[in-house]
Amino acid sequence: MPRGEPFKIKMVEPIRLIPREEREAAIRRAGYNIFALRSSEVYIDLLTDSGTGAMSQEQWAAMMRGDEAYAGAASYFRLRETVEAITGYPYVLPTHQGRGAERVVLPNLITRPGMYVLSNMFFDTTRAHVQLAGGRPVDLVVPEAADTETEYPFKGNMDLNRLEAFIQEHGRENIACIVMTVTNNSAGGQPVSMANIRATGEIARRYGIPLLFDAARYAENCWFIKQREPGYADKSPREIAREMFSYGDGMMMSAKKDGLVNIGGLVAFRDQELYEKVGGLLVPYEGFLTYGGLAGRDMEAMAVGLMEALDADYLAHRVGQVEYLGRLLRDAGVPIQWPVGGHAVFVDAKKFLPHIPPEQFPGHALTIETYIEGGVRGVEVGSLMIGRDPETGKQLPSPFEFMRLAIPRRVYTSRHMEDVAETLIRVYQRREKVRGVRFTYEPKVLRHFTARFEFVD
Ligand code: P61
Repeated sequence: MPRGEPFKIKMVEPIRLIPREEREAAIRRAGYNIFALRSSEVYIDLLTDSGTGAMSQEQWAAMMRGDEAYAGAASYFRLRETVEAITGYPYVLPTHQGRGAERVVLPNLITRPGMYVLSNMFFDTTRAHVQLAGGRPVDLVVPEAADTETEYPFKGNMDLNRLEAFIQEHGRENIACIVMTVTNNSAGGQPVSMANIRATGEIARRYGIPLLFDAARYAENCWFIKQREPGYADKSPREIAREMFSYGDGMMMSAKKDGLVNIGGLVAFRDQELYEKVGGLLVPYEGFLTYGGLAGRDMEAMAVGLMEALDADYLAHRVGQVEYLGRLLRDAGVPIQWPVGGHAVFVDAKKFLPHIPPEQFPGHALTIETYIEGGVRGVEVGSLMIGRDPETGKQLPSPFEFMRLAIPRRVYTSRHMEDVAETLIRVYQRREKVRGVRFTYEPKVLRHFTARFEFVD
């Protein structure tokens, strides 16, 4: 049995499962693209865990303290103290969200076109900002990540041999920085071990390459270290976080995940030099150094949320709830990425729908059926999202065909998770009848957001 929610509910937002005929009409009208649905047409919305969490009474109370001064707001200093206490990095800049952080940091490190940026695995906006700054993103995740069935505790890890070989082959001077994404979203919300972070830090230092964290889900990563890595069971998530950040030079963060806020992002560095360079882009693109595109009240909510996300009871429930959904599905034979990641269950659509080839987007076909079956909205992470090679126009091969069910923080109860599992199990029972899809409209960039589809007969 899962633990009960470590909160009670003070404010409610009604949700409703509209009848099946209305769901069928809604998804048809949406061109079979779940991004074109209205949220009122969705019963349980697992499109993302980003910015969709519920704030606590302490966060709402803190918002009343928001100092809206243009420069030097007290709210900024409260945020800065919190971030320094967690990371040990004293140079802190707020941004409007994660991609705002990427936009102001990466061009300062990619100083020549063609420089490489190495990562365990980039999230899509980070990859895009590397490319927009003229850099070349390289994913170096361990091979275990691609096998959804192996019981490997840290599938998000950097492949250290490939990392070092790449640096030696291409030369230290051609590498702008290393980005460690914790948890590794694209590989299924999979954690990175402390040993792997420490070793990556040593390689980075040996070659004089900056190591930055993409820290969107760092608190969930700390929880996995506590649970799975020898020597960490008795340490608090906060102590683990402090050690983790000690191996790097800075971080970029979408606070919409483990900051427990609906909007906001962060940049933090150990050294003044990078902070000053990044500040030079922050002012024109995001806002002055002490607000970076946020209201004072947003920074207050973030300062409280960052600490709440490190609370052991919160994390036990949070990661436990995602695992609970994963176990319900796995026990019913539904193929999923195993072990379950920190923020989402990734359903293996390649195995679920073996009769649908990648060019007919099995992950997307499954997402459509899951919506029709139970009003549950997931999202495809696979061939559709990865898209085409911008130079050749050819479909890029995707290592996975997933439907991601991302769980918002503190929003749904475990009973909702049972509803989600029951829905998906019903689709599994009629899986041979699920059809693939093809485009009726395919936009040139970021096609998954606005494409339209029809079923292949
Ligand atoms: C998500 F379909 N993630 O997983 P921002 N780093 C990491 C992220 O996971 C991340 C960002 C940076 C989202 C939202 C999302 O095409 C999409 O605050 C590890 O969203 O700018 C975001 O942070 C960027 C979903 C973003 C998408 C872009 O659902």
